Parts: sequence; structure tokens; C-alpha cells
Amino acid sequence: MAHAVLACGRFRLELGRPLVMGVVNVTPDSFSDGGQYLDPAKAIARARRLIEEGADLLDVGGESSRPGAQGVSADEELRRILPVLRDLRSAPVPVAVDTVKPDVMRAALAEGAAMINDIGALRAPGAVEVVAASDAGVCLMHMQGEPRSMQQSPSYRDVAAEVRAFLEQRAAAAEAAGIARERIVIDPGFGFGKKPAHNLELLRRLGEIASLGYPVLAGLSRKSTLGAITGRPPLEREAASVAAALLAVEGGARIVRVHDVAATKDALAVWSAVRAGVPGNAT
Ligand code: HH2
Repeated sequence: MAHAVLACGRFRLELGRPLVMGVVNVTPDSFSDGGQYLDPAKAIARARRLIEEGADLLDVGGESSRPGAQGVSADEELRRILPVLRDLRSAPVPVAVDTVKPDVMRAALAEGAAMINDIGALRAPGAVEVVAASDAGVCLMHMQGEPRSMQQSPSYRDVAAEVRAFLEQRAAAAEAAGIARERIVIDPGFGFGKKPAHNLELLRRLGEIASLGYPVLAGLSRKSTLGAITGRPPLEREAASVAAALLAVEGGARIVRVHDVAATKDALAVWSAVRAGVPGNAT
């Protein structure tokens, strides 16, 4: 079977092996690394470091979506991310921008962003049109509620079935608006309006999401479910995050969104080698 491909801007990413998306949070308040990379020079250095560590793509965000986050204006978001995007314009890997705002999407695409990563799955008025008018890839993520209140009382009758139905509907809306299928990635949105039990069930049943036929992106890195399991604070969750990334890939994810790129790459190299049956020659 031919390997799936993700078309995003000037890139075509082969999805025959799991890909690693490195997180660059240009924010003062992200849950695990808030404030560390708010200075553009520090964010750029971080991005370059993640590329050196083997990131297959980057995700640059200027607004935290942690539970309880208040949100920032489009102007402030752009002030944070544009210097980083400008510097990465000719980066060897695609740069995604993590935003829910059509104005931010438009400006980011004009600065060379190759992908829009939208935790709101292009539900903001005008968002689908902005992406459709570009050649960028898009990640459509499931979230119940909104960051300010999403962890207050998440509830589902069947979390995997509901997330699957939502993603199927949002992907159909994107395709209907003219976004080609090979530009679309779907994401169950671990931690977005979900209790630990919901996240674990989604991870166990990730194959049901993958069965929609779009590449699945999974973001479990450093998240609080891993803290609930290990009792560790965010910056001590690297091993747990690597384990979760491996489980996601085993469950059918094609892209994992992580803070700790080098460790995740090593773990996935082992996974790929076992899969390929040829040590040292994993593809
Ligand atoms: N998780 C976060 C942010 N964006 N995008 C996708 N597609 N999937 C995710 O799971 C996801 C995401 C939250 O992580 P982080 O960026 O580290 O934190 P914050 O939102 O506090 O900046």
C-alpha cells in the first residue's frame, strides 16, 4: 500500500513512519514551559534546537490553551509569533501555527506558515475560508467546551464515538470548503474537556479515530493525565510523555506533538526498527 502523504505548503510529508512535531510556545503562561520562550530570540533558538533534535515539523503558538487560560488578542498573538515565523521562513521543516483566530491564520500564512493547527477545528467564522484559500495543511482538533471552562465538568456517553463523529463532521466541512483531503490531519484533543479516564479511553481506542482515514495527530506530552498517573510535575514528565507517544503511535497516530523531541525520536526509532524487522535500517 502506498504511504499516506500530508501536503502542507511547499512540503509533502511522507507518513510511512511516525513524525514528531516539536512544540514552541511563545507564551508567558503555557502549562509546562510558560515564559521560557516568550522572548523571540529564545523561541527561535528553541525552534532551531528542536529541528537539530530531529523534529519533522514545528508547532508555534502564541496563546496558551491550558485549562483556565483567558485568551489573548489577535494583535498580541501576532506580536509574539511573527518574529519567530519570519526567522523560520526557510526552515527545512514545515512550521505549523497553533491558533483559533482567522486573522492570526491569515497573517501567519502570509509569513510562510505551512500548516494551521486549530484546537477549535476551524469553527471560528471565516476560519475554513482562510485555510481553503491557502495551500497549507490543517490539524482539526476535538475540544469539549473552551479552554476557560473545559475542565470543569467534561462529560460523554461514549468519548471515542463522540470525538470520532465530531472529527468526521469537521473534516467533511473542511473538504466541502475546498481543503483537499491530503491537507487534513485530525486530533482527538487529549486534555481538552476530558478527564484522565476519558484521555486513557481515547488512547486505548485511538484506532477508531484513525479508521476515519485521515492521519491522526496525538498530543499527550507533559499533560496532566500523565501527572495524575505518575505524581510528577510537568517538567518531570518526559519518560511518561515518551511512553504515551509510543502508545499513540502503536494505536495508529502518524504524528505526535511533543516538547521533548530527542527522547521521542529515539523511542520511535526503536519502535520503527522493531516494526521494520531490520535493526539500524528503520524507515
Ligand atoms: N495541546 C496543546 C496545545 N495545542 N494542538 C493539538 N493539535 N493537539 C494538542 O494536543 C494540543 C495542541 C497544549 O499543550 P501546550 O502547547 O504545551 O500548552 P499550552 O496550551 O498551555 O500552551
